[in-house]
Amino acid sequence: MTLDRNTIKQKLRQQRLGTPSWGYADSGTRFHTLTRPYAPRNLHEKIEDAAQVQKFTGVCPCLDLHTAWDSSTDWAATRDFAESLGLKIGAINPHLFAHNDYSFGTICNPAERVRRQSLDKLLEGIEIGQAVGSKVLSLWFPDGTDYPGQDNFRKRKGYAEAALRRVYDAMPADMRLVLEYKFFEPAFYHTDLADWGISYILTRQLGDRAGVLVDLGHHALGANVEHIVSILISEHKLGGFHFNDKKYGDDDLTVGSINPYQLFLIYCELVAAAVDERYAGDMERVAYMIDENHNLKPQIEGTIQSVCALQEAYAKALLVDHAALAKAQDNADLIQTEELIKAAYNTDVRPLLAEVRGEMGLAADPVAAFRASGYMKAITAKRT
Ligand code: PSV
Ligand code: MN
Repeated sequence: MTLDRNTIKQKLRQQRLGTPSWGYADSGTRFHTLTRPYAPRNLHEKIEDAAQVQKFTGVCPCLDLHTAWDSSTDWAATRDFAESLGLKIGAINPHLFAHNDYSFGTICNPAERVRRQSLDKLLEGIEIGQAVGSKVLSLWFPDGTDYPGQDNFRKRKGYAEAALRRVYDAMPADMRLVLEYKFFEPAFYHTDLADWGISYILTRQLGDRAGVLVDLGHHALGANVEHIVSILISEHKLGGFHFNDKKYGDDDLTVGSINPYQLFLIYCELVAAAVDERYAGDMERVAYMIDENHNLKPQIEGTIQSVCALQEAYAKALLVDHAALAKAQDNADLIQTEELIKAAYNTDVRPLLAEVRGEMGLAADPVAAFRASGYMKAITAKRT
């Protein structure tokens, strides 16, 4: 039996996705950064752009900040400005890259001075979070080595453990920490937090308010990300997502543009866990965030497109007949299991989403509505 239509629509109305401040800014490859005349020139303008995404989608009330690229002399005023446009600040991503000091690592650096400096930056991230009302500290470390024998793996793990303990203990009781992993880049021989297992070990040591953040671009080609998500759920350690898509590496392409089936299968795990009383409470705390760079697409439209892809994946996963699937799985009826999954995946959910949007007072097609709004023309004239 599938969920009834009203329940599905209610869940779709309640979906929440954080958008990244850096996703609105100019970005590029290591060969060139493309500049656009309408790119936001400061954090205020990024907030204005994010408010447009919320205006046309209704499910993106939070903007995630990155202290590498977002600065403010008055964080409380930044918070007030965001709130005046109907936004809240979501996760804080502390700045721990783009500096010579971090060449050999941040919290895992062999130099005590750099480790201390990195810790200070993390503690500053907590302070900024408190000033803007953020409840999520989102951590990724560019730590690793380029050559065999360059440094001692276990020693570096000990450094990471010590720093994360200090950070966790400094967080206010209502703040959570989510820890990202990535098997390459900027280091190419090893990274200290290479995979979900390492992030799991570290967050388990910390406590209940620490979880693993799954960035879809941070796995080797062919990795079964939905399986990783499922295992983290079963261990009560799924902290959040950085949604994007990839063909090769950490490509940061539009969500669902390359592998929409994988995205749907991830959402199937999330939907199944949300109705399982063992995990339902955990699932309410998962931070759903987008982490993309729109190198070639106009950023706001690219972000709205990503949000729509996430809505479609969620809607399709909500259509799966999970009871029938469980029965077919128990009977090892793999024709039927696949048919059930595919029946949901092949459903065109755009009419359903149009209905949900109508009920939320929104246009059926958010990209088209944004295009018709004249916002791009206005900011191009203002920001050029
Ligand atoms: C690293 O590749 C990463 O995924 C982290 O989340 C960073 O904070 C973000 O990208 C910067 O784009
Ligand atoms: Mn990320």
